[in-house]
Formats: sequence, C-alpha cells, structure tokens
Amino acid sequence: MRWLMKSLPLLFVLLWTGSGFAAAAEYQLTIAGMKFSAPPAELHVGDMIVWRNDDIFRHTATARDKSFDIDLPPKSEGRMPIGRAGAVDFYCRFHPAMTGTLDVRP
Ligand SMILES: [Cu+2]
Repeated sequence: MRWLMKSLPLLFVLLWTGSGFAAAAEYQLTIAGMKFSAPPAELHVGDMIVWRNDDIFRHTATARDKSFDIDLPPKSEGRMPIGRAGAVDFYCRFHPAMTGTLDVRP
C-alpha cells in the first residue's frame, strides 16, 4: 500500500502524457563559433525551441519567410514556440553565411 501511495503521482503523469497528444518537447539550438547547431530531426508543432547564443557576437535566428526573428545578444537565450508545420530556412541577419532549416511535422 505504501508503494502504491508513492507511485500514484508518477502513474498519473504517465497516464496523462499517454492519452492523446504527445507532450510538447523543448529543444536547445546553440550558436557557437559562428554556426548553428544541427536542428533536431523530430520537431513538431507545439514544441519549444530555445535558441542559445554562446558566442561573444550578437546573432539572430531569422526565418526567410519572416515567421520569426529572434534577437540574440552574446551569451543569451530566446524561447520560441513552434506554431506551424513545414520546412523553414533560417539565417543570421548579421552573418548571412550562418544558415539552417527547421523541418516541422504536424
Ligand atoms: Cu550571426
């Protein structure tokens, strides 16, 4: 019985996340050495991207289709929920050679 009492909250969480929608995930995308790290392959609408700038330069994470434009001063983070599915190319406004693509599934 004591085992059950201790496990109940965990059980509840498992049941809740297992019913219907998958829980939103959070991914960190780091900029270091003037490069974006590789975006995760399994991105879905509702997930959160945390852009992290580890450089000593200011960068941005800017969508080519203008759907987002995150300003990232040195050593800062910006949080961005993913609103829609599709492939979005992004770049840094200050360093156009810095590029990447988010591939978002529904
Ligand atoms: Cu940059």
